[in-house]
Amino acid sequence: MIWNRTKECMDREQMRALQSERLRKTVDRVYHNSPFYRDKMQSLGLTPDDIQSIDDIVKLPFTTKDDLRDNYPYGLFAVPISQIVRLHASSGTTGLPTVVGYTRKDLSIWSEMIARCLSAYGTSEADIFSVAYGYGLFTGGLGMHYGVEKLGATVIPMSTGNTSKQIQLLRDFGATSMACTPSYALYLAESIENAGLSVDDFKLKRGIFGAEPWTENMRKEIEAKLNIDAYNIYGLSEIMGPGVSHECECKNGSHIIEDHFIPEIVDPITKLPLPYGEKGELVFTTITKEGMPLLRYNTKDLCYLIDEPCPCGRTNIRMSSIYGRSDDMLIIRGVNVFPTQIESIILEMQELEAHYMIIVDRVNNLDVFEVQVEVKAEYFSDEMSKMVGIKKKIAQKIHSVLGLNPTIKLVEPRTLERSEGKAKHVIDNRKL
Ligand code: DLL
Repeated sequence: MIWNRTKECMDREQMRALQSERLRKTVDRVYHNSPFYRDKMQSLGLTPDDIQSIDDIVKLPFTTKDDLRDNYPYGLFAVPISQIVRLHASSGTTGLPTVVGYTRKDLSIWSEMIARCLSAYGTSEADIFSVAYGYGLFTGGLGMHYGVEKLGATVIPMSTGNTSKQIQLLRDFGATSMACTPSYALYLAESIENAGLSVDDFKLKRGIFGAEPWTENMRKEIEAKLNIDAYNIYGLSEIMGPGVSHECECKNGSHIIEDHFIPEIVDPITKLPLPYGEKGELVFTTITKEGMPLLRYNTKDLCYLIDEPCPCGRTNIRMSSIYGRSDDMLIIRGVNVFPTQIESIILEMQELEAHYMIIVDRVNNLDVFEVQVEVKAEYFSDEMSKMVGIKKKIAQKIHSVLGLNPTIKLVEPRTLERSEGKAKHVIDNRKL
């Protein structure tokens, strides 16, 4: 078991002292090594000396996804590229991905963080653990993988897709734990049933789910269908990847790994800090990261913080589940999707009008989405083959940007509803 009792059950005052010391060091490091942060701090008239304790964090500037985009690809790295040993990336608001870089020490901390999460779920060396998050630029697969190895459990590097193979290997390899998105877990449960198998044929005891929002009802359904305990894991690539917070056996909020990240909740409009218990935007400052330290990164995830003691004994504060986002990012099958990405594909195609609608739903527990788009009058045709050609072109472009396969529905000009205020481009029918 990797369970850092000192850091996880620290007295609150000691934790504040540790965070203050690490915050001071981080601010000093970014001021001297990151032109981006030096400029930002100088424009606010700040020097590292102004940050003495965690109480001074409010003086620091925020960082946003736009800052990462504007400084693509490496502009926020605080070490020379020669010290970066791994890159990951996730979708940004434009075609440009958000790039993150890790030093060897960052990777070692990340693995330990995940090993700590896994211990909190009751996982140990004795477990056989299937990682069914995507391996690749997404942080889910490799991030979890090295955490499982660090813990000493046996990792099955399954990645996503090929559900029938997943089911076979889960059963044949005697997997006791697995990690994937909660919607995939439900899909898997259903596929097991459709294959005429029983969950009794499996040794699964627990599942670690995250990368997209999910509800208590989904937890109940997953637990009942797969006969396992289902736990939440939260994270985002900008801050590290999976493992920024995790549930414990109490399944009542996710403990934030506070010795590495300082959380804040801010009002979505005024951006002023809110007290524990109040809902707002979740903001993180990394306090040990070398490759890409971030000050007050606004995740846009909406939740609240819980500082009441947890019966598990950990004193690290908890975050509630995420109940939405304050920007327009959608998470479809774990992939971050900005409507603007689809919009720019549509605008590139001369056959199409700039009017579209994205309809997201959950069918058989899997996210599906349809893109409805108006075809220009001069291209609209009764000839099936012409319309099919346009559909294919849009689908291929979307697949190459997002790796997802939406249904495309072409409609006649001026048939999609126009709005008088802000254009509405998304209908999300998923019940989250
Ligand atoms: O989704 C990292 C991750 C991988 C977390 C595997 C957990 C498991 P990104 O692709 O950068 O990173 O997306 C981050 O996903 O800001 C949230 O909006 C959402 N998200 C992640 N975990 C949860 C969760 C990974 N447990 C964005 N509940 C975040 C709700 C989540 N939303």
